[in-house]
Amino acid sequence: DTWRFALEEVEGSVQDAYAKEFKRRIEEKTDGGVTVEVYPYGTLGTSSQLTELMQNGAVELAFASPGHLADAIPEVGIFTLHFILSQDPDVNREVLSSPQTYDLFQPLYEEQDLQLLDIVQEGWMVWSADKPLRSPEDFEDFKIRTMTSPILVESYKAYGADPTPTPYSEVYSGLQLGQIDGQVNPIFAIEEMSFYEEQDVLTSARHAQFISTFAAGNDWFEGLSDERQELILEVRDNMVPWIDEKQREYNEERLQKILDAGGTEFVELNEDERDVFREASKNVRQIYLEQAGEKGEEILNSLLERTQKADAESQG
Ligand code: 6CS
Repeated sequence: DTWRFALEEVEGSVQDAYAKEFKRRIEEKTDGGVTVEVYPYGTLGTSSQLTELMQNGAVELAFASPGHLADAIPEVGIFTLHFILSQDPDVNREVLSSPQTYDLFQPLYEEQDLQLLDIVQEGWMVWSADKPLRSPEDFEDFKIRTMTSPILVESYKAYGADPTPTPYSEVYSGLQLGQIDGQVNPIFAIEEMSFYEEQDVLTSARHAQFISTFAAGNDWFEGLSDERQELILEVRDNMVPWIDEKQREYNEERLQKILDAGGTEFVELNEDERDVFREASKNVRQIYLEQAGEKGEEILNSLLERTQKADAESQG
């Protein structure tokens, strides 16, 4: 059998690392019975197009980031809200990979002919610009490129910015041609997509992790033998700590690479500065609830409650 696995990111990315390791483990465990073919970003289409390919069975597996997928599943837009998850990536990993989280989202994926396999944090979202973005005033009329979901746009409107939703592939040229003033992505992506070359300052507010989801076409997944389904879930379970380690390593290394190249400064906001953004982001929760309805409310409450509990436990 051949399983096609489509990525929203280029070679050398966190998703690429995930896919290659997944491929290695599956091929080893099936003794060559399965071949996984990995398609990095650029070969098959935009994120939204990859989701369609998975829905109609043209690819079996793909990453689908909430920043784009919330067009189809508004409830996943929760992961694009700011100041929802923990400051502690260990807590986030625990909450995101828990059975309660899958139970909340799985029916929504199935309604869209998808099977949710994994929820992955890929690193802190960082703002890139030609100036530091220390307060909402700095966002006034600032043209920021965002992923395509409507809820994301609201997060930046709340800071006074002028958001421009576009596919990933158009960000570099947008920066180069001055159509946008800045963009937001985890550091590994800012490095490998060369966005830093066009920007002077990276500002880290730790307002959100970049979250992606690993999914399969539901008809395809349901059609697999029990043994194959269990194999996928077992490999997935073991990938959770592996990919988290990897993403931290990638983000640290690539920040160093950007700084070594010169010409880009890295600014980390302090707690007071972060508080101003946290306050400004609160109203967007209401817009999420309007878009995602009752199920969205259940998801928001569940994630907030479990995150707070896990935070309290980890702080002992
Ligand atoms: O900004 C984006 O559109 C993309 N960023 C990353 C890090 N992964 C996939 C997503 O499509």
